[in-house]
Order: sequence, then structure tokens, then C-alpha cells
Amino acid sequence: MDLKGKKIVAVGLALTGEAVAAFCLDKGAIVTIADIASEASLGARVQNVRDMGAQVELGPHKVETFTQADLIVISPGVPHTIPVLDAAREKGVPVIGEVELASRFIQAPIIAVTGTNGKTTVTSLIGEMMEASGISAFVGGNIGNPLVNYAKGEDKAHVVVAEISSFQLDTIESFAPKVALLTNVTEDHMDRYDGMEAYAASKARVFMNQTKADFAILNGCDKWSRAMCGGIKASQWFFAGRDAAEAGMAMNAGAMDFFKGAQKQWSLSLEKMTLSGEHNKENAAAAALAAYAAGASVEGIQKAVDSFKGLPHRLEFVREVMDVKYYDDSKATNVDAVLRALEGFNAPVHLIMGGRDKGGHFRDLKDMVEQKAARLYVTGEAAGIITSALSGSVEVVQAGTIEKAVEFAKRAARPGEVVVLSPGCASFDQYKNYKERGKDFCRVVNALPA
Ligand code: UMA
Repeated sequence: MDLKGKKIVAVGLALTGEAVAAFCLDKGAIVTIADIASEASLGARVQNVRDMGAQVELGPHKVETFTQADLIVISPGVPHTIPVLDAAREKGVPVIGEVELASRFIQAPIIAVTGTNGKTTVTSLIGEMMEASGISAFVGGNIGNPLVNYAKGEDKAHVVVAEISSFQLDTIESFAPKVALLTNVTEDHMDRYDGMEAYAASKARVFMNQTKADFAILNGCDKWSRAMCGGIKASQWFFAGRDAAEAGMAMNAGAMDFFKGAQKQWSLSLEKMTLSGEHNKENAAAAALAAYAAGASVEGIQKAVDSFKGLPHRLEFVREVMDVKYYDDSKATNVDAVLRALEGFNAPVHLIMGGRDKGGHFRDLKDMVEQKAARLYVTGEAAGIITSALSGSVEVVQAGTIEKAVEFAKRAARPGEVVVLSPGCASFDQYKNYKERGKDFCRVVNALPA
């Protein structure tokens, strides 16, 4: 693909848009970045990209800019269905996402990881498994490092491990990962998709350009993943719910075994694994299969399973105050992630939820909340909707903010109980992103008097 002299419109001026602009300018393109936001809200990025040589067009998108482009590259947060993009497509202007653009310039095999929950942990773990096997890996994508940064850079790895969201999959065309992994499909992003079928169809796109020579790593217990199997050309390996005739992992108490049909090929010990919870065993199994399919050694995979410490804001232990443990699970932005968090605790949980609702069915938490929660503290825009879904199952405290919620929970929690921020919602009503929310929770917890 030759970008030299091409008029490229990058839509969205945040992490992705800035990286796309740098990449395209480097390739000799004429770049305009369009963003609906104001200069004041976008901050230093506006001047940065101007300094690089890009035109910046802020405020409501102008249809002429889009219809006159040679190529439009959109950021994941920009819905691919907005009218200006339809108008451009009608005029024959190609519209792709950043992942599609980057993949056209990446020579290394790609391991793509998608799914509603667990994808960041699995992506990071695969990266460590490859490195521990002596195979250099670039780890990026939705995890927070756009793939165009790798495509642009001088340093090349043996393999690219990419976390890919459904938003990114909506705008691929030829993206064809050597290994594609789908962790699970549960309700999320219902503010952007017309129901679960549409969301699952978006996830299934990760497999659409694979061939028989590639690998699909799947969750056999997940009904949406099972339903996709018929359409997948790649070899299918299951990290959970494998039938006897299928290839994949079989779980034991302290180990897991890789089978191809009746033949056991190798085993991994889980005895030294520090990540807790059943879902993390599944994450480890999924990562192990993907890494093995991409050439990692069993020894390297084992080494990474033993040493992996987990990631910030994913059920991360923060501090113990007066025999009460505090956990930051700010990354739990949907109902299923909250279920998985609660599942892992035996002590009564003071659960802090809330933020911006994404159309989640909070009622699905009813049984688990009844079983595990001592009290529920609700915050942010979704406080009302969570209260109506769960009051009656548990005492609900209207806290408003995370700071207040921690204050109330500290007063109520008894020794041996736990306080968990597992919001089940996006953070954007009160924070820039889930990381800022998690950091704020940690700040408040770390300031509690001992
Ligand atoms: N914008 C427009 N026009 C529109 C809509 C938005 O110009 O019609 C502009 C906004 O004003 C804003 C910009 O687009 O300035 C935002 O773009 P973006 O949301 O794509 O932001 P990035 O910083 O580029 O972040 C994106 C991913 N964001 C989303 O998918 C919402 C990041 O995933 C990802 O880490 C990053 O690219 C690098 O690949 C975040 C995320 O929440 C972590 N992902 C979801 C998830 O994991 O569930 C999918």
C-alpha cells in the first residue's frame, strides 16, 4: 500500500488519531485529522499534530472533507456508522480502522486476542510466554499502544500480540491473524450495538480472513463462540469446554493438559500461578494455547504462568486497613466482569459499583450479590438504575462518588470483610478512563487512616 501523496483523513484525535497521523505523515501522505471536540478539550495533541505537519479540523465533521479524501482511517471510539462516513463510502472513498491500516504494513505473524473479558490479561500473558520462549513480541492494540506505532518503528519483533476490540474489528478488511483468540462473549457495549447478535458478529470477524494454516483459540463453554465454529476455516483449539474429539486444554485440580483428540501432548502445572480465580485458569489456558500455536515452548509457557503477577486495576489488591482488604477492579466495566470478581471472594464484600451505564442488565447480578455482598455502594450516573435492579437483594447505599463510597465502606466493614471497586460500568461520567478511576480509588484507600 503506497500512501505517498494520498489525502488521508484520520478521524478522532486521541491516542489512535495521533499515532495514525504520525504514521501516515511518515509515509509521505497529506493528513487531515478531524475531531468533533474542541481544541480546549483535546489539549496538547492539537499542537503536536500540527507541528508534525497535519491539518486539524475540529467541531462538527464536514462532509466535504470526508468525501474528498483518498482514504479515511477511523479511531475505535468513532462509530463506523456515522453519516459522514456513509457519504464518503457512497463516493467510493475507502473507510478503514487503524488496525486494518497497521496490519497492511506488518510482516510479523499476528496473534489477535478479542473477547468481552480477560483480553488484556491474556494478551499480556501471551507476550510473556513468547518472550520466555526466546521469541521477541510487540504487545499492543486496544491494550493502549496502537499497532501503527509498531508498524512505524524501527524495532521489529518476531511476533505481534494484539488486543483487538470489537470496535476495531468492525473496520477491518484484510486483517488476518495467524492465531486468533476469542475469550468469551457476554453483554457489553449495548450502547453501540443493536443487541448481542450484532456484538457477537463483530467478534466473529477476527476469524474471517484466516485460512486452514491458521489457529482459532475458542471457549467451548461460550454459546456465542460455539455458534461461530461452523464458519471458521482455521484449526480450532478449545481452552474450555473441549469435547473429547476436539483439540485443546483439559483442566485438572493443579494442572492442565493439552490434548489433540485422545492424545495428551503436554501438561502445565498451575501450582505456582499467583493469579487467583477460576477465570484466571481459563485465561492461562487460553494464552498457553495461543502462544503454543505461535511457536512458544512448553518450558517458556510454564515460566510465564509461574511468574505472571497480573495487571493493574484487575482485581488488584491495594491495601489492608484494620483487617479489611481493599481491591481495585476498575477494569470491570460490564456485568459479567463484576460476576467474575464476586465469584472469587469467600469473605463478605462491600461492593462499589456505578459510573456510566452501557446498557448492562444489572439484574443478572442479583443472585451473586445476595450470596456475596455485605452492602452495595452506588456512584455516578448509573446509581439509580443499579439501585432499581438490586435493591431488595442487598442494602444499597447512595454514595455518589468513589471517595464517599470508600468512606462509607470503611465505617461499615468488619474485620475479615473486603471492599471491592468493581463498577460494572464505564468511567466516563466522572473520569477520563478506567485507569484514572482505579488510581483515584487507590489514592483514597491509601489515604485512609490505619
Ligand atoms: N470522535 C470524533 N467523532 C466521533 C466520535 C468520536 O471525532 O463521531 C473523537 C472524540 O472526540 C475523541 C476521539 O474521537 O477525541 C476518541 O477516539 P477513541 O475513543 O478511539 O480514543 P483513543 O484514545 O484513540 O482510544 C482507542 C480505544 N478507545 C475505544 O475503543 C473507545 C482504546 O481502548 C485503545 O486503548 C486505544 O484506541 C489504542 O488502540 C479503550 C477502550 O475502552 C481502552 N476500549 C474498549 C474496551 O476495551 O472495552 C473497546
